[in-house]
Amino acid sequence: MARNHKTIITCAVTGAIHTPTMSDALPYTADAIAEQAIAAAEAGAAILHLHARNPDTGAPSIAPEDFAPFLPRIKQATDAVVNISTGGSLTATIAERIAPARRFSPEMCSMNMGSLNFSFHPLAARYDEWKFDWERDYVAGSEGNIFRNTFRDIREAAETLAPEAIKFEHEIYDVGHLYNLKFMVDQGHFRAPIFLQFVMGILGGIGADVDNLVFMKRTADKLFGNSYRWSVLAAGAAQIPLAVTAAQMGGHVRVGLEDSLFIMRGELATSNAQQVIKLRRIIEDLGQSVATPDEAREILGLKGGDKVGF
Ligand code: KMH
Ligand code: ZN
Repeated sequence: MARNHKTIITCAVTGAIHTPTMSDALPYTADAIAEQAIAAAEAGAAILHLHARNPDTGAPSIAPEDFAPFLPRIKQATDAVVNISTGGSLTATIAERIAPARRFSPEMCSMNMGSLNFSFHPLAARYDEWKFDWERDYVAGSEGNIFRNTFRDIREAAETLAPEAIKFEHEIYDVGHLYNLKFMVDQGHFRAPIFLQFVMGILGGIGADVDNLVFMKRTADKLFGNSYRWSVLAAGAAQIPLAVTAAQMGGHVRVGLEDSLFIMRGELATSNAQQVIKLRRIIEDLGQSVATPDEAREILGLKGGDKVGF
């Protein structure tokens, strides 16, 4: 690893997996999403990966109107890179999923690189009572959901979003997804440096351990040479430990309540910023430094915060 390696921290603030019953800290109103995103940026997150939610029920939303109230507030209050999810629904069409990125033209958006039975149904058994009616069926129902990201979906998303010059956070849930991405890169859909987000520990995808991370990284080296940058998100208890390993290996890292509700085993996090602060402290204690938003823009080749559509 280069001695001057700067680690980019992404914070994924709310996501579409966890539900309000699972943690009081999970933000779902526009105010709460904005406040937690801003605090995460102040704590050291250079990139904010954002989903929207229905402000009354907390249900995941991909409606552009639910992004509209918090995006300008975040832009005004921070210099952080805004990354809008295109994976916020396991059942919507790709055209619906990319609508917020089309409308707001952020510097970054997610791009899921393969289809999988993205499941979190085991969480349903942990709660007897739910705050909102939709939650139990939503969580339990993921057992039967295929999160669809076919080659055609990916091509359509890439072609539709091409005029926006958005840099993609390519979600890689398993080794085969690297080969899907290689195919799409060879077809000319994505420009270097490509940014890989190794997603580890989702039921339906690869497990969260160091062996698997090394294998994914070695495969990416083979396929993409030095034309890629990479980051790790690990779901649940592996979140911070695997992020620290990734930073030590020269990668970038993602935390946030989208990926884990905990600050340590058995203890719920009080906010997104708490996770960012913890990870940043460990990274700095180990002698590395974290990237500012402008350093992240440089590392990833982003278009700039003045070229977004919100
Ligand atoms: N929730 C993560 C495991 C997306 O937003 O496009 C994957 C994710 C997908 O962040
Ligand atoms: Zn996401």
